[in-house]
Amino acid sequence: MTEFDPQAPLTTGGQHGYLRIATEEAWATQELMDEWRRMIEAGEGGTGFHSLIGHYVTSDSDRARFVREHLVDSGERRIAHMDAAGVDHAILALTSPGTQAFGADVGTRIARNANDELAEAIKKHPTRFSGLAAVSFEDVPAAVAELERAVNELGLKGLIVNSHIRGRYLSEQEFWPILEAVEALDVPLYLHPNTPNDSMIGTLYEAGLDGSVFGFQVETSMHALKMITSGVFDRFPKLRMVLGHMGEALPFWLYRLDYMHGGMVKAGRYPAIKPLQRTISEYVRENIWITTSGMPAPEPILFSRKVLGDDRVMYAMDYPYNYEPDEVRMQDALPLSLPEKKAFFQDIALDVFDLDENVIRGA
Ligand code: 1DF
Ligand code: MN
Repeated sequence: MTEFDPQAPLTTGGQHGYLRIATEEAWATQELMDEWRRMIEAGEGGTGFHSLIGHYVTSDSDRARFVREHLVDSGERRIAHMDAAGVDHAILALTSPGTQAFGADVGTRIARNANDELAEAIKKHPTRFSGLAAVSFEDVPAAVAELERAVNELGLKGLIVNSHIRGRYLSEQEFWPILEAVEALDVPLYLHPNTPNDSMIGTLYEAGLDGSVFGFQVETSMHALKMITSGVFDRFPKLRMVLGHMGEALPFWLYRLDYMHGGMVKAGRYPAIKPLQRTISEYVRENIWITTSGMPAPEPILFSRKVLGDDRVMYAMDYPYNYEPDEVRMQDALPLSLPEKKAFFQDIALDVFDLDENVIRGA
């Protein structure tokens, strides 16, 4: 592993010639946490929801307490942690599963209130925070309207989807008006993990592997592939999608995906696997950007830059789930030139999320 100096001071303001913009930073409203707690106590929601959210709302472990206390902070305590880790700017999004454990009515209300609250926090601290919009995917016309309001009136910078929608996926055409709106607004869709859906979680759950340790990646890379193979990016060729956690391992898989998908299409093995306009690796390279949330080790970062391109891989911390200043030092120590590191920490995020550098610098 690349050497880094654990004593290296971390400061904001461009100490090494770049701002650090963290692109996958988790946040929650008290209203969301309260509704989750009510559901956990009432036994409502699926296995993955109880495994993940049951833990974070009820556990007395240090980690769970740290997470639930800091998720709801969009002010001084979060900013103090950003300062201590040298993070200049954080793109906040409703933590997983967001409103995606709820039906349309509750989800629409909580998403709307969350977007208003996030916009307020950004207005108070425009140099430190930007944010992604939340919607309830369970009411498609309302989701389109709320996304348009959140982007055009509140200034939010994209849309968060915390993977499956109570077992359904954005590959299903019913949801495509939302993707059409994302493309038309020219903002990115951040496809963030959740625990696997109830029809696939069992074997992972038995092994304690359903959460962020591995199950998130199984669920989320599959969601991205379902979107690609269902033709989402043929229908919406300009749609920009962001994946965290080193692209949920997809960069490693490109050759095999192309080879086996191409072979299956030719053989007519599944009616649902239809010919696409491009190869799978082309969609990954042309429609997807990835972040390093929770994946600070240099080898996969360098590998992903090589296979996707220098302009596709950007920094994320994943606060408060990963609050490790050493992970920032590890990424400062990547064997890259200054312009390359500036792209990684700053410029790609400015571009993909359409952030204004002058606002962030308070200039
Ligand atoms: C965890 C990790 C939970 C991430 C998250 O949302 C989350 C975790 C509830 O470690 O339990 O977003 N993450 O993105 O890695
Ligand atoms: Mn995350």
